[in-house]
Amino acid sequence: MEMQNWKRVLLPYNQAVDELKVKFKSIRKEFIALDEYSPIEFVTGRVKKISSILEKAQKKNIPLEEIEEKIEDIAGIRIMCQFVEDIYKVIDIIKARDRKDLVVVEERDYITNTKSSGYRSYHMIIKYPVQTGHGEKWIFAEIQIRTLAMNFWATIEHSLRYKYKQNMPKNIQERLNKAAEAAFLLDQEMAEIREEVLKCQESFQEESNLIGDI
Ligand code: 0O2
Repeated sequence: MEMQNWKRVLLPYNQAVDELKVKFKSIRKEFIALDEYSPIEFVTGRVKKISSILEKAQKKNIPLEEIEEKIEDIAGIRIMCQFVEDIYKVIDIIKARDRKDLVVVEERDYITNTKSSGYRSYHMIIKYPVQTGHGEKWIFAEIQIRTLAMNFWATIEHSLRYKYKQNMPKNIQERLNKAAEAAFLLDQEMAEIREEVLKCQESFQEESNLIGDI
C-alpha cells in the first residue's frame, strides 16, 4: 500500500485515539472536580506504527485487505490506575449499561491469567464508531488497563524485548520474571496500606462524630 493510502486508512484510528483519550481524561477530571478519589491516574494513547502493523500482519499471516478487521490494536488506549481494585472500577465504567458510545467485544484478563513473560494488564477490545467526513466508520480499539506498577514493568520489559528482538538472554528473561513478581508484591502491599489508611480514616471519622454529639 502507498504511504498516502496508509495515512488515509489510519486517519479514523487517530481520531478514535484522540476522542477516547479526551473521554477517559474527562472522567478523571470529573472525580477531581467533585473532590472524589479518581480510579484513573493517567491516560495515554497511540496509533500503531505502520511498520509494527505490517510486522504483526506478517507474523499472523494476515493479508493486507484483512488488516483492519483482524488487527484489533491499531488504535490503543492505556489507562493507568493507582491500585488493582481501581482497574475493576474502570472496567465497570467502560461496561456501564447506559454507555452507548462504544461496544465491548472481547476482554482479556492478564491479571488473573498472568502471561508467561510476567505481563499483567486487563485488555478490552472495543468497537468504536468514528464520525468522519465520509460518514460513520466502526473501528476496533484496544484499551489496556493497568496499575502504575504493572505499567512500570511492562514499559521497561517492552523496550528491552524490542532491543533484543527474539534473542533476549535467558538470564535477563528470568530477572524480568522476578521483577514482575516484585511488581505484583508491590501492588499487594500498596493495597494493604490503602486498606489500613481507610480503616484509620473511618475510625477517626466515627470518633469526631461522637465528639460532635457531645
Ligand atoms: P505495541 O503497540 O508496541 O504495544 P500478540 O501481540 O500476538 O501477542 P494479541 O493477540 O495482539 O497478542 O493481543 P494481546 O496479547 O492481548 O495484546 C498485545 C499487546 O499487549 C502488546 O502490543 C503489548 O502492548 C501488550 N503485551 C502483551 N504481552 C506483553 C508482554 O509480555 N510484555 C509487554 N511489555 N507487553 C505485552 P504489541 O503488539 O507488543 O504492540
